[in-house]
Amino acid sequence: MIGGFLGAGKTTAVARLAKRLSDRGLRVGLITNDQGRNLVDTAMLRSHGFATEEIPGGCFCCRFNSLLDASRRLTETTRPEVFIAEPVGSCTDLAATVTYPLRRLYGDNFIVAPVSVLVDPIRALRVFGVEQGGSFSEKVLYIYLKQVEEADLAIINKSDLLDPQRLESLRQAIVARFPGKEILTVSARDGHGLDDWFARVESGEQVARTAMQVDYQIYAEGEALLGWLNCTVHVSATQPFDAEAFLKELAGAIQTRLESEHAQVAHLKMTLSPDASATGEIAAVNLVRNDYVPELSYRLEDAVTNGQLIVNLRAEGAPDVLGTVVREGLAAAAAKFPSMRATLDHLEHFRPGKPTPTHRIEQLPA
Ligand SMILES: Nc1nc2c(ncn2[C@@H]2O[C@H](COP(=O)(O)OP(=O)(O)O)[C@@H](O)[C@H]2O)c(=O)[nH]1
Ligand SMILES: [Mg+2]
Repeated sequence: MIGGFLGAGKTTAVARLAKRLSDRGLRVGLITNDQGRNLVDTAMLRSHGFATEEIPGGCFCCRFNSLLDASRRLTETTRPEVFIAEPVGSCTDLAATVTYPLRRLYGDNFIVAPVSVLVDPIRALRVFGVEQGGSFSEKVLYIYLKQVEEADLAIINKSDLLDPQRLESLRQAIVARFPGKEILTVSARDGHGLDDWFARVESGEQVARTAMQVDYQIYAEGEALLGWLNCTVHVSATQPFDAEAFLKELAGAIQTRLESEHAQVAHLKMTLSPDASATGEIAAVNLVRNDYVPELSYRLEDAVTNGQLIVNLRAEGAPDVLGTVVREGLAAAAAKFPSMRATLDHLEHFRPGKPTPTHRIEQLPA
């Protein structure tokens, strides 16, 4: 399982690990998870050709049986030797609610590897109090810190963004808070540190400790501060348009509006899949902080005339505000492309419900 807060780089890392394993001839099954459906992550991982199952409508801990169902479906289709699961980025307490129950109930079927928890270093420098900058409110930060606390391996990702000095001060801040924590520094993007990390993940079984204590009241309140929005939009134009230019325009339009609503973005991700693509190629754009530039993570070679746009937005803000922000942003961005029509097919926005795990096991028998 590769966890971590929204936008930390989980999906990017899952794709890297999956590729590495399949290059070695292993069959890999991927499981994505979210509070909503129509996930950018699933679209992205499938575009790489990996067998991917999506568990929508709640986190692994609250939908434990769906996790097993997903693994069974993958087993029927591709018989994976390795499953890689990406939990929802606002989820914590994974040992007690997912890996320990999996080991207690299905220990004959699975060996559970150490759980990695990724952090975005710029976000983490703020959360751990090393640097100033826009961040979330206290109860959201409670979840963030609980995620790092329970990590078997805490992974500082995106090392390409920081100089060694800032990385070292982050490492020290994490150790000061969680003494003895095993920390690795990697870049899922440029590959730095991945060999060591993946070797650690593959090296053995998660060590069974006493699971951490979690205050489910604060956890629930923290989750409820996060607004989620997923939507699908059909985009068409009489003249071919540049998918990247459109996605960047849209991300910028949403970003400006979030900023003026004082809604801290956790992760905005969008993909555009051309209707006529034979190869399944997509364009994707991401934004992981208010004060950042929207980034393209996948590109399309050719101009597009029509396609499906998926928008997944998670931010600390009221869901209806996010809805307005996205609708207005979409209208503003489409207006910049003269012949474009953007038709909203489906939009859902909500706050995640109270986490109520299917199982909670604090300790495995020795
Ligand atoms: N600079 C940099 N960006 C990264 C790295 N890993 C992921 N990202 C970017 O971070 C954003 C969020 O990544 P994603 O994998 O979707 O995060 P998730 O929400 O944790 O699954 C995307 O724009 C990625 O391209 C990295 O190692 N370096
Ligand atoms: Mg993801």
